[in-house]
Amino acid sequence: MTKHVIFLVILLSNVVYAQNSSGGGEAYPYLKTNVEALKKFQDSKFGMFIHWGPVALRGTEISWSRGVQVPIDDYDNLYKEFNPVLFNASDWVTTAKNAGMKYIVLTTRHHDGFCLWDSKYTNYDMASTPYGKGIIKDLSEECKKQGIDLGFYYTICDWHHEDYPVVYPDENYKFHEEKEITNPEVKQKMDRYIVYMENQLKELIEAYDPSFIWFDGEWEWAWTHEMGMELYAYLRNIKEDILINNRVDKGREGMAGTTKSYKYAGDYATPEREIGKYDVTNAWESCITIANQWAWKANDKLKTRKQCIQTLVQTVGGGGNLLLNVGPMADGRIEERQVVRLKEIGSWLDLYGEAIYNTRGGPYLPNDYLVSTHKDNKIYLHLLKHPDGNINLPLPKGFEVKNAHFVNQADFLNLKIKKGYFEVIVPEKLPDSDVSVIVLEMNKSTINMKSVENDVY
Ligand code: H79
Repeated sequence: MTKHVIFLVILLSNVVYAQNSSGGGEAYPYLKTNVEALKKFQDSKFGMFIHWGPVALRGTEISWSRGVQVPIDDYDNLYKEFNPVLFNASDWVTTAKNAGMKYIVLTTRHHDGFCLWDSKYTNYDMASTPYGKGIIKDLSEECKKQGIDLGFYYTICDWHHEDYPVVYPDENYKFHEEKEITNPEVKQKMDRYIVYMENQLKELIEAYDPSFIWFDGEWEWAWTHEMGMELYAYLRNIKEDILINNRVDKGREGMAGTTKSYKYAGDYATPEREIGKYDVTNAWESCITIANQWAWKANDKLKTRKQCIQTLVQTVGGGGNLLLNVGPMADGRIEERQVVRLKEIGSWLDLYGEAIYNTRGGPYLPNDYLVSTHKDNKIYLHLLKHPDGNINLPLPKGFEVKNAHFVNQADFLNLKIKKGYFEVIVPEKLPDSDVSVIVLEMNKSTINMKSVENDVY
């Protein structure tokens, strides 16, 4: 093969691959996302985000309150009082499991720099608290025991570290900026800081074998596109099938979280505090809080059961995963109100999980009334509210509907087939007050079904 042909082959295989993610980005086009790991991730649909640290003693927001609501000196010494004697890994994992969650992502280190494990590379960690030991070992062992995947949130910024050059809070603090480091001293510090990050990440991966690394903080000016691609490659080299979110690099588009182009590294996109846009070709995960704050706050307003379940359904119907955040208290327990709410979501999933797990979003684009998922030879219509009449939808090209019924109900619903459309007669009262799910049995597998605009009702 000539050089040109080889180049073309690489280019084409990349185009086919590019359906799902950008992997290593332009510096490492051959470093593709691990396909089995991504499939498992997309099949699991629902995970628990955990934001935790000594700041729970104050009940203010993690990291962002440092130097704002809580003076820096005070904030940075909270760890000396942090003694979560009621932390119990089995309780956390059981709470996630009872919610129907399949994985957990824990803030091993947030922007405040505090480390939840016993790190060789810093003393600003759990081992230096009165508690006296890290909590990640227990958590990872418990997750393995209960069949839950574990991922590590690890932010790129560390406002506490002497070598990290960005200052927060600061009047010049800006989101999504990239500046060349011209000062050689600052450059040297940043190089050292990157080695610190690499060491810690290697330490975490080798000791606790996470399934994902969830970066954050990539918007700060000191972090560059090149650094992002290098860090991605470094981690894949330690653990080939690890998944890394798109915040490792500079390709994220604001809070919508989509990846700007395949030149940027990352395995999945990360909308924050919002349900991602309908996208069934690129992998994505919305992170959304169960209350308002990421970290624990007394009497923080909880989302209702219906809001939580509808958020899950809308996310999955749009093609994504939901990473629902809880903030445990300073004593180590997850607040009872949150445990109850999570259990309510789990009870809904006990009934309707077949319409969530292992499905893919669509084929119908989400609207006010409905989102859809599909798997095998079935389409699931998730009703967010009563459609005020019947459901009229276009038939996906080449497909026929054989019958329709509510999930867990044997009786068929009345179904009328028209030219290119079908109508499901919806009873006046829906069976579930949160989300009712209709299953449509199709004439063949829906695996390669294309998305359908559902303009007709
Ligand atoms: O870890 C969580 C957040 O701390 C972090 N990403 C998620 C997963 C995050 N990074 N950036 N942002 C959140 C957006 C920042 C918003 C802010 Fe603010 C507005 C920072 C300061 C003003 C929100 C409101 C936080 C403090 C006040």
